Amino acid sequence: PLPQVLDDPHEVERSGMLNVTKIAQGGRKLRKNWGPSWVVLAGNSLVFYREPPPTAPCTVWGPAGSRPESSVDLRGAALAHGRQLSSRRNVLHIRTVPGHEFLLQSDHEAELRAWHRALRAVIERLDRE
Ligand code: I3S
Repeated sequence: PLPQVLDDPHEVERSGMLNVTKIAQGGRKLRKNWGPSWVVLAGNSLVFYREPPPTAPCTVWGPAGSRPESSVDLRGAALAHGRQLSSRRNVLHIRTVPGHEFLLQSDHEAELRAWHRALRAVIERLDRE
């Protein structure tokens, strides 16, 4: 079989460990359940993996051979600071069109800022498509 590299043309815009909780599913509020996740931003998707890839962060789609825990379509998504939604620092809030909402958090301010920029760029690109 072809390596996974060739199966998917989407370049990874950013990947890394973040603390994540889903706070709504289809517009229904959920109880927070913060946990670490390996997050990959690629194409029109934000993909969550339970663990980072076994090798160094790669420039291709996700860790080969591992299944994402979940994935969301960022088309039309809203991105905002999550300040009012958490007592944690450096929090981003994403709401997708179907009403799934996530908080992303890092203890490193620069890291969360970089995620904010990368997510904003992807969402703006999708808005123009
Ligand atoms: O928005 P909330 O309800 O204050 O969020 C906190 C709670 O979900 C809490 O869990 P329980 O109330 O289920 O025990 C979590 O442990 C906290 O982490 C949540 O707040 P932060 O500020 O960490 O997002």
